[in-house]
Amino acid sequence: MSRFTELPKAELHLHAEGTLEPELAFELARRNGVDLPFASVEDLRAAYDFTDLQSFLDLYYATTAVLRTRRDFHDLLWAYLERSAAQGLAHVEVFFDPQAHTPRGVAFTDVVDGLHDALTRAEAELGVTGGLILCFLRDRPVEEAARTLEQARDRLDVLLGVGLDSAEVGFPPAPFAAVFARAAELGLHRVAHAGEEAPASSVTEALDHLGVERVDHGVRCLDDPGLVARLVREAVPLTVCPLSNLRLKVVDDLADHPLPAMLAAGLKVSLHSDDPAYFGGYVGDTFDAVAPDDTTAALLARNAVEGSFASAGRKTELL
Ligand code: ES4
Ligand code: ZN
Repeated sequence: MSRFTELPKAELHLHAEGTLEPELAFELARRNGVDLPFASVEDLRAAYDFTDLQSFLDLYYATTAVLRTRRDFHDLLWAYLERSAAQGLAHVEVFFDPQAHTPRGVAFTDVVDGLHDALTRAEAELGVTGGLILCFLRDRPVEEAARTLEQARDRLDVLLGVGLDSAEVGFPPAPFAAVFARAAELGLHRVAHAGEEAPASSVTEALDHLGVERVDHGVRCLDDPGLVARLVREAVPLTVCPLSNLRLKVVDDLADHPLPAMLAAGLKVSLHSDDPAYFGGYVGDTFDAVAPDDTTAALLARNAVEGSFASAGRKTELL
């Protein structure tokens, strides 16, 4: 039981594919006749021993092969929503990676519609609100991102925005400027992973070239005092995921995590689970692991609600 169940929490950094628990992965593999390169749930879980972001992404993309149908995407996200609602989840903005699925022959609409089915059900049955954020894979060609955005044209009504994720080092934001400009024209919000493994300059580039309204991770901004001053001045929300940073060795120990320094600097930080099935904690577990006291927990939760793309009315309800 989380200490912070009663605190209404908004998840702003949550990858749908990162909620795939090993038990569900095996169930879907059986249902879809897909072979997983692991003998058992225990074998798969034992592979969750990552050395960096890429070692995690290799496994994350391999297990997504079990996701094939609209029903699969519903079942995936619904399991996350039920489990997180029990920890006080009130609102969630869900990242998803169409390019992890469409090259395998999965229809873009099945991915979006399955995830949206789960969100619709969550609002009715759990009182949890939310939306979808389509992420482009930055280690894939820009033209593929542009095509993916065009595929989204007849689902704009269920998309909150676009994001940028996957391998960060060697894949800077700037080449995606035109795709993000197009997303803005289409009325979509813009966010990007930046400053997770790559230096602070990645955050600056995402702000300057992509016009992002929020930065995902951003922990390395602390290396650049000028950038920190800008992020504070512009009140840019930073969606921080300490359990992810620990498991991907961005930090060696939770005690070394920059969250306290980020709060002390006056940054608008909030706390999220990233890929909870892989990193050992859902949103309430994350608060339990790093929130030092009730006052700080309340501030982190408030920052998440304020930094969300929820309607003004919903924000008022949650604050
Ligand atoms: C991710 Cl932790 C993280 N970083 C970048 N891309 C991702 N996709 C899923 N999890
Ligand atoms: Zn992430």
